[in-house]
Amino acid sequence: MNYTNPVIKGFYPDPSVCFANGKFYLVCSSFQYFPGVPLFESSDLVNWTQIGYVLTRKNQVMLEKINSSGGVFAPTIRFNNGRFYMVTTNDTTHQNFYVYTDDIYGEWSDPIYVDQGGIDPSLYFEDGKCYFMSNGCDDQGINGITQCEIEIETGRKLSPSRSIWQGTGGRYLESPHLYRINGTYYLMAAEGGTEYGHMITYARSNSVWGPFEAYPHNPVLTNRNKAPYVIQGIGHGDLICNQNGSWFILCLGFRQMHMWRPYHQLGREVFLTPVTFHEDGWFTAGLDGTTDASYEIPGDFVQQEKKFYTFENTSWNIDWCHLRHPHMENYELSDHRAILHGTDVTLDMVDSPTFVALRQRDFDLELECSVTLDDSFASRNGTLQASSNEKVPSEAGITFYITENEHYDLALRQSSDCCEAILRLNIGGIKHVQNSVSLTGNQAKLIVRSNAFSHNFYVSDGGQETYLGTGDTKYLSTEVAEGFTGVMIGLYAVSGTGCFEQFSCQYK
Ligand code: 6LW
Repeated sequence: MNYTNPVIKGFYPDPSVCFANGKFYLVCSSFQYFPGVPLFESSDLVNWTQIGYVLTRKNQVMLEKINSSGGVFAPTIRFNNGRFYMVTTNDTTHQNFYVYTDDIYGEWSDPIYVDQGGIDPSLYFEDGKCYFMSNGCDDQGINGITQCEIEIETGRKLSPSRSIWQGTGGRYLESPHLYRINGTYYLMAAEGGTEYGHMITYARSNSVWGPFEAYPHNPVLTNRNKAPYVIQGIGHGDLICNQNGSWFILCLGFRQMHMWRPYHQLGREVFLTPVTFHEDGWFTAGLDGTTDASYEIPGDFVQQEKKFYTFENTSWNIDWCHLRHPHMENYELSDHRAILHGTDVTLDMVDSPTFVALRQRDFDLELECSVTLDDSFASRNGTLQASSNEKVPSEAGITFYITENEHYDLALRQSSDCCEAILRLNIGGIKHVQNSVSLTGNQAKLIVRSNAFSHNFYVSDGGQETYLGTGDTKYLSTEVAEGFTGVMIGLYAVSGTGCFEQFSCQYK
C-alpha cells in the first residue's frame, strides 16, 4: 500500500512508539498544554487514532504560569512486563519523571522522579533491569548521552550516571533510545537542533554500557540537504518493527508553507520512514537517507484521514486541550455546545485563559462556529479576579494561536452600546484591531477560510457575510513566534460568557 507523510498532521512533536498486545502506541510532547502527552493507537503504523492523554491530573505535572514551549518536553513510551511507561522532562522545573499504567485506556500513575539531569529521557528494559538515559552531563561532568541503571519501582539510581556516547559532533545531541536487535545494542539519537539542520544518527555496541561505534555514514536520516523540498527538520525519532518484520523510523519533521517560503506554522508533525537492515548489521533509512512525502510498503490497508471536525465527532477529553491548568469551573462542555465563562485572564498572558483548542492539522481549511456573547454572566460566581479597576470588555471568539504574543482573534466583543465582531491581529506583542463591525444582536457566525499563506476572516450576521480581513500565516510560524509548538485553533472567552455552537472545521 501507499502512504503519505506526515502520518500524524499538526503539532505532535517528538514521537516515541512501542508495540504491545498487537497494537502500536505513540506519545508526543505537549509543552504548556493540558492534558499533557497526547497518546495514539495504531495497528499499522500509518493510521493513528488519538485515544487520550497520559498526564491528565494536575498533580502529575506542574504547568502553573509556565512559559510557552516550557513544560513537557519529549516523552518516551515503553512496554515491559505488562506495564506501559511514559518518561519525560518538565523542562520548566528541570525534572525527569515517569508514570506507568497497566491499562492503556485508563489513568496513569503519579510521577516517579529520577535524579539525573538533561532532557529527552528514555528507558531500556533487559533481564529485570531498567536503564535510564537522557542527554546532558554524567556524574563526572562529561557531556553526551548519559545512562544509569534505576530501580523501576522507585526511580532510585542503582548506578552512577555515565556518559555512553558523544554523538558525531552535531550540536544538540538529544533524544537517545537504546534497542537490542539480533544481540547487538543500537543507540539512536538526534543532532543538529530541531530546525533545518536536524538529523538522526546512531551507533552500536556489544554492551549496554558501550563503547559505542558510530555508523560510518551518519546521519542515517536527515532532510537538511534535500532541497527544494517542503519536508524539513526531520529528526528525533524512534525505531520500530511492524508485525511483518519490517523496520521503520517514526520521527518528527515539519512542512514548510511552500517550497520557497521557509516558514512552518503547523508545528512539528509525525513522519514514517522505512528502514532496511543490511548483512553487516548496520541499517539505512529511506531510499537515500531522507524522508519522502510518500512510500509504497507491503500490506493491504488503506490510509484514512479525518478531514472534518465538529463538537459531535470529537471528544473534549481526547481531541481538545487547554492552556496550562484550566479552571474547569469556567467550562460547560457538552455534545453540541461549549459554554465558556471568561475571566480577566486574556490570551496575551502567560496564564490559563478560558480556552479550549484543537490542533490546526493542515493548511487549507474552512471553519465556522456560531457564537453568542452574554455579558450578563460577567461576574458569575465571583470568578472574575478583580485585579484591576477597569473591567476587561467581554469577548468570546476563535483564535489561531501559537504563543501569547502571536495569535489572530476573530471574536464578538461588547462595546459600550452594542456587540461588535472584531478581527485582532497580534504579532510580536503588537495588538492591532484590524476591523470591527456592529452586530444586530449578540450572536453571529464566525468564519475562517485558510490556505498555506493566509487566514481570511469573516462574520455572518443574520445571513449577511462581511469580510473582516486577512492575517499572513507566516507570522504565526515557529520561525517568527519561536519555540516548539504549532498553531492551535482555540475557542476562548474573556470576561463575559461565550456560547459556541455548530462548530465545524473542514480540511480540504
Ligand atoms: C526536545 C528535543 C527536541 O526535547 O526538541 O526535536 C525538544 N528535538 O529533543 C522539544 O521538543
